[in-house]
Amino acid sequence: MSQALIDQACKVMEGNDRGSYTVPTHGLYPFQWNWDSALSALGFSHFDMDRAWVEVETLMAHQWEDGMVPHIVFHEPDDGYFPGPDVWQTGQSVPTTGITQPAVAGLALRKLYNRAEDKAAARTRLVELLPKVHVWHQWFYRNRDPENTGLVAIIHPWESGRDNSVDWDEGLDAVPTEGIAPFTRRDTTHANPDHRPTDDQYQRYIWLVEHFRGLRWDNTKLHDASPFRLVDPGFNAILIRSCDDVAELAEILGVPAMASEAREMATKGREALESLWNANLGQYTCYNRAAGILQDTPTVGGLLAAIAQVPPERAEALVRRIALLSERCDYLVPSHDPADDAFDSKRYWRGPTWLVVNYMIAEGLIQSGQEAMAQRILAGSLRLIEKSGFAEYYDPISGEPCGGGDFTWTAAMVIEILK
Ligand code: 9WN
Repeated sequence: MSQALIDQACKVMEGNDRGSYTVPTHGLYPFQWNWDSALSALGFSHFDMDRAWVEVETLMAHQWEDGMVPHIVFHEPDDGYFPGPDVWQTGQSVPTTGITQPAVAGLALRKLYNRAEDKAAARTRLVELLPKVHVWHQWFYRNRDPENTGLVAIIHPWESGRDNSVDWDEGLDAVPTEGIAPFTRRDTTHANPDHRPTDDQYQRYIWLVEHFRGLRWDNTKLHDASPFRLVDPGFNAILIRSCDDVAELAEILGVPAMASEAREMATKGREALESLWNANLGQYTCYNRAAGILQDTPTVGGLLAAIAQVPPERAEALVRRIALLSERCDYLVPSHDPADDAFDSKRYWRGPTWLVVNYMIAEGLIQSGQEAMAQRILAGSLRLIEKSGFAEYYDPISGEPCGGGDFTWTAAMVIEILK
């Protein structure tokens, strides 16, 4: 059974392979996405190590001069996606968006290196890649944490990778919709509109893009100029974990300065994460930096914090919280608590379960010694695949497939779990 699933997963990945990068899925997402690529590299590493490195190399080749790694690289023109390069207008030679995404690449590099049989070859690739990833991490703290709190803010919901999460509802209330150029969405022609963000949310997404474009994508200005500034525990935890991984790799490469800078960022971030602990809910929650409010939104962003090797009592509490969620749905881990009024079992990041998130939570729990819950989450992920194939995401109650089909990172996670 497992070998059959692995074979199917490899086929999905190969079908979305464009040579030097993969698209998340045909039609809906025809370009290279940042965190999709880093997670897909993990899948490739089990059957084509060279291809795994190439995935990350292609992504990092489009790093901006200031250090940012963009959330989408528009390698080939394609009218099937909105907003395309004509809307972003970032002026990059190969067009990209002007925002970023969760910093998974550092974590991916460490796994690739650890798995590589030919360590000398892996080292050669790492020597090129590691400084780029480190510079990206420094970019984050410099530009998205101007007051040096240890936590970075996202300035657009798309940066979180959890686009229409309830976490962003209040923050988006502060974003106007007046004055934006009329546009036609493309996503709803590929996927069921009831599973996607609303038109009102899209208007706010586009307002932010036009606002940043008006500031010429100058990252020294965007944070303070954005009415939307949200501190996401999951996003920060991924960054912290990747800083840990860069530190380890830098030591292996014999670059002590990079190792200590990376460790310093991780330590400061991990300490600051504690300010996002929400005792009412028994999990971490988002802080709305623009409004100065620690939110009460019970989303998976706060559980994803497990990936940053949080203190043992926090990891235990997160396990308790996930156990509670398991009484409310059959397929862990729902992106929103089913007991909350805002839960919507099929609408994207407002309820559905995503394999990449499950994988990262489990990865963190294993590191924290919480093996039983981690294995439960991973086993549940495979039940979803057996029931509903390689979908973009799943209804956590019925297990139905939602969004796009034949999804690259879902397939990559299956290989990663089974190998
Ligand atoms: C916007 C590609 C991406 C993922 C995100 C997911 C979705 C894009 C969209 O698809 O976002 O970036 O247009 O909906 O939310 O996490 O990286 O798979």
